[in-house]
Amino acid sequence: MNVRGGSAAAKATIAQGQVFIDNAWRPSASGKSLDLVEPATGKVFARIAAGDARDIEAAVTAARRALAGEWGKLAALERGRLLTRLSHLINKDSEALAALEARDTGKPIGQARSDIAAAARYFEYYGGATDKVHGQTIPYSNGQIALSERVPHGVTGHIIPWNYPAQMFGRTLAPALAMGNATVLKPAEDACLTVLELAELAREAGFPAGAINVVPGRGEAAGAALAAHRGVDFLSFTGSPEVGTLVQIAAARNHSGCILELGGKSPQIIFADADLDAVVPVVVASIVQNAGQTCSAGSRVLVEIALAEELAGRLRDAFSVLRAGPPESDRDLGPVINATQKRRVERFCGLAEEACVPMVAEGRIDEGAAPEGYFVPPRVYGPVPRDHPIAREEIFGPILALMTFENEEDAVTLANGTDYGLMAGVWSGDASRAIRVARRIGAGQVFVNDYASGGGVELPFGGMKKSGHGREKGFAALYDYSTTRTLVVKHG
Ligand code: TXE
Repeated sequence: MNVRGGSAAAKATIAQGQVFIDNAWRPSASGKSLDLVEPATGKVFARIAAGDARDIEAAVTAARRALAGEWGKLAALERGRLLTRLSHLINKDSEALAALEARDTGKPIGQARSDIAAAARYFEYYGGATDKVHGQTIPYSNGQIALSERVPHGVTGHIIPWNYPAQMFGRTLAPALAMGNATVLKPAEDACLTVLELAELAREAGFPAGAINVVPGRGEAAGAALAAHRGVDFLSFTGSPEVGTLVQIAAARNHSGCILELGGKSPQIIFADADLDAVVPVVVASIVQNAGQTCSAGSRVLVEIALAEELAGRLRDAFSVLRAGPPESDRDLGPVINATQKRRVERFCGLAEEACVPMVAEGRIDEGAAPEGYFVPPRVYGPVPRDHPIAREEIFGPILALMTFENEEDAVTLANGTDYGLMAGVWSGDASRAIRVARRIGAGQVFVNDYASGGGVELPFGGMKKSGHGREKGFAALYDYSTTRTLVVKHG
C-alpha cells in the first residue's frame, strides 16, 4: 500500500507488512499483519507485519552472524562513516519522512519535521563519536601493563513506543551501533512506518546485513520474545512502567543489563520572582508538544502562592487560543494516538471534575478536525490537591496540573513528591536559589530558567525512581551501550 508520494513511495511499499532481517524485507513467519489506524481520522491507512517469536529468532540469529562477520570487523571510524551517511540520507528524505511521521502519529507536520531532523542528528552526533571513546591505562604492578577498553555488549534488543518513532530509532540505535553492537528493534504497533523507512535508508547507507533488524508486531508476541531471548545481551525499553517491569525481569533471567525509560510526571517550579513572559510560552509548549504524549512533558506546574493568580490568568489567555487539528493543518497539537489513549485522558479529566478541581484554562478542537479522530482539548486544572491522581499519575495527554507552594522547602517536597523522576524546570530571578533548588530535585535532567522537553541529543537523558534507569543521548549512552574489558599484559 502506498501511503506517501514522491520517489520514496516505492520504499514504503516494500516495507509495509514485512519484517526487516539481514538487510532484506520478508513476510512475517505467521504471514499475518496488523492494521495501522490514522489518529486524525480513526481510519485504517496501512498494515504492518505481525512479527512473533519466530521472526525474533531469525533477527537475533542474523544479528549474531553480523557480529561474527562484516559488521563486527569494521573499525570504529568505518562504523562512524556509516552512521554519518545515514544521517545525510535522512536529511535528504526529510520532507517525505516528516509527512509519513505526521500521518502515522497524528502530530502536526511542523513537529514531525523537527523529529526527523532530530533522528538525523542522532546519527550525525554518534557518527562523529565512534573513534573518540577512549579506554584507560591503569597503574598496576611492575612488569605488567594494564588497560581497559570499551567493548560492545553484543546483540542489543530495543523496544520502543509510538510517540516518537523516528526519533526513537535514532536515540536508541545510533549509540548502540556506534559502539559496534548488532541490533534488533521492535517498534510499537500503533505507529512505526518511519522506522521501517529508516531501516531501508540504513541499508542504502551501506550497513552490513544483520547490523540492524526490525521486527514489528504486538508487544506480547514480538516484544516479549525479544525481551526474553537468550541471544540478546542487552535491552533498551521505552514505554510504560508496567511493561518496563516485565522487561527488567526478562533481562534478569538472562543475566543481562537493560536501560528502562518509563515516563514521568515532571514539575516546573516557578518562584514569585520568575519572569512570566519567559515562563508561559515554555510551560505551554512543554505540555502541548505531541499532545502531551512525551515522557518528559512538563505536566505539573508548581507555582509560589503569591504568583498563582497571575500565572493562572496568563495560562487562561494562552490556552484559549490553542487549537487541536489534523497534522497537515499544523495547529498547536494533533490528536492523541488511539481510542484507548483518548479514553485515558478523558478518565483523568473526569476524576478532576468529580473532585471539583477547577478547570483554569482550555483550548479548542479545530472545526476542521474529523469527529472520528482522537482529538482532546488541551486543559489546565488547578489548584490540584497534592494527592489527586492528576497530580501524581502520568496522563500522557495535554492536561496540565497547576499546584501551589509556600516556600523553597515546600517547593522541593512537592516537586519530589511523585514516584517519577525524569525531568524538571526551576524558574527564578534569583540564580543562587534556582541552582540550589535544581540540585535537590530527584530527576535525571533539570533545567534552570528553561525547560526543553525532549532535550538535546547531546544531553544525557534518563530517569530516577519509577522513570527508570540508564542513560540514552549524549556521550553517556555510549557507556551504557558498551562494557569494560580489562587487559593485563605481563612483559617481564
Ligand atoms: O505502552 P507499552 P502503551 C506510558 C504512557 C501511556 C502508557 C501506555 O503513560 O499512556 O504508557 O502506553 C511493547 N513485552 N508510555 O500501552 O505497552 C509495545 O509493543 C515486551 C510512556 O503504548 O509499554 C511497544 O513497542 N514489550 C512512554 C512498547 O512496549 C511489550 C511511551 C511500549 O508499549 C510488551 C509510551 C511485553 N509484554 C507509553 N507489551 C514513554 N516513556 O515515553 C507491550 N510491549
